[in-house]
Amino acid sequence: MSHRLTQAQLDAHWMAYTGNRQFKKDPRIITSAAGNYYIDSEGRKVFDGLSGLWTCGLGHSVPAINEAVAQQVKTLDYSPAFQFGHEKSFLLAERITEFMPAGLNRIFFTGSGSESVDTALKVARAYWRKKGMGTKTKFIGRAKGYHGAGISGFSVGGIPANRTLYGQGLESYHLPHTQVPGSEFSKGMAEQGKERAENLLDLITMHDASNIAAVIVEPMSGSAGVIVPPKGYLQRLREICDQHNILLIFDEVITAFGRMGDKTGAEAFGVTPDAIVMAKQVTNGVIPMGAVAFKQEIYDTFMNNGGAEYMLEIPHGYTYSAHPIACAAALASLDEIKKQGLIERVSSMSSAWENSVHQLKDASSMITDIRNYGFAAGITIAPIDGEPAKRPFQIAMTMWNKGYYVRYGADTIQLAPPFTTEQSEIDSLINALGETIKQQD
Ligand code: PXG
Ligand code: PLP
Repeated sequence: MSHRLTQAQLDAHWMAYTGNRQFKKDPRIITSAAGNYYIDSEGRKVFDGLSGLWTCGLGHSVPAINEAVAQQVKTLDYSPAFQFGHEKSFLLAERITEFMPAGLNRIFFTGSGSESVDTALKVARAYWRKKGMGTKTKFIGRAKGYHGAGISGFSVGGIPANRTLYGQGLESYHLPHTQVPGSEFSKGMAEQGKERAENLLDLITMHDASNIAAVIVEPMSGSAGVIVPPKGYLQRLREICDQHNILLIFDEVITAFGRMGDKTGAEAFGVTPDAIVMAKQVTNGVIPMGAVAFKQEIYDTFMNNGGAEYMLEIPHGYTYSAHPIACAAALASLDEIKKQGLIERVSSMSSAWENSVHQLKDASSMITDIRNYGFAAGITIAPIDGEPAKRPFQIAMTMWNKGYYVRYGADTIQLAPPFTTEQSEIDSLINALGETIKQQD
């Protein structure tokens, strides 16, 4: 252990989503990063198998982003987010719309995915109120969904471990997830599971559309272990929402800006929601930033019912909304994605990625499911009785020691390499993971 932290320093930081007691006994300290690799405090090179936390598809220390951030700090380090503006946020808003489906052309900036979810849900309620339908306040999420750590996000989220400690949230109900029996080891979108969209009709019958503001789903669930929508499922949710006057929100914090081999999950799956929540990859993770793209009619509803022109159309926003340094990082990041052709790269390499990850099936009978899309994969590991999260934890720790960072959560291992990953890096990652899972037997 060659880091220089004292036990008191380690103890002072209550780490996010971390087994603090285990970590502080065996700290895994990262000291630098470049390209697709981290360097740890022992000087070891570690492959970034989750692009940070699904954030760094361009890899690390990208010269154009570094330069943009450095210039911005020197020019305008902060400017007030309310009532005054700076040029880059407007340039960025327009640039983001080029990545969004046609019609989602009004961008609200936040500081994270969680704040973006909060924003989308508040706007949904306020939108209906502006339209004289103030009873439409309930939300529908989905089992296994992840929508961030805020009170609104955990309410619509559907990962049990993220909810049980916190008691009552917003009034929200949940669709079932789409991991149906028979869909295991599907490559890309499964044939089975579309029918689970019909459960939305049951929820509408139960609560009445006059009380429901919005349905929020990840087009492809990330945190729960890469759950790809079955063929026709999202189309059916869209139809039902249209028929019942309910907004459809896609949470694309993981799926927007290239991970799917398309600009968004909406584009990949051919369904246009009323709003898209984004974060992470928008700045390549370099500076925190989130945003929500709304269809123009939602924005216009606020503008046309906003009272006197000097009045706020919506009392909502964050100190760090449209932070100038985040805007500079995002403009550079989105430029680089285009310049390097990375969305096309992920798209063209995704079938090789699919073949590689599905080869793992032969590594161990402990692997009970493998799912993939774009440059993402989820691998379900058979649980140890009473300790379903233990094997994935052990696998991830062994992988770390072998020089590969992978994410573990509940009974899954998640992979999401940088868009810049070479086939040889995919091969060595998958080989190491197969060996490691075998050793668990
Ligand atoms: N929505 C989705 C779909 C997400 O994936 C958030 C909202 C919240 O974003 P912020 O920026 O507030 O964290 C996320 C975040 C994982 C993992 O291991 C995923 C996330 C965060 C941390 C870990 O899958 N997603
Ligand atoms: N709490 C207090 C006391 C504040 O003054 C503010 C912002 O001014 C906030 C919370 C919200 O912080 P943020 O805008 O960074 O989300």
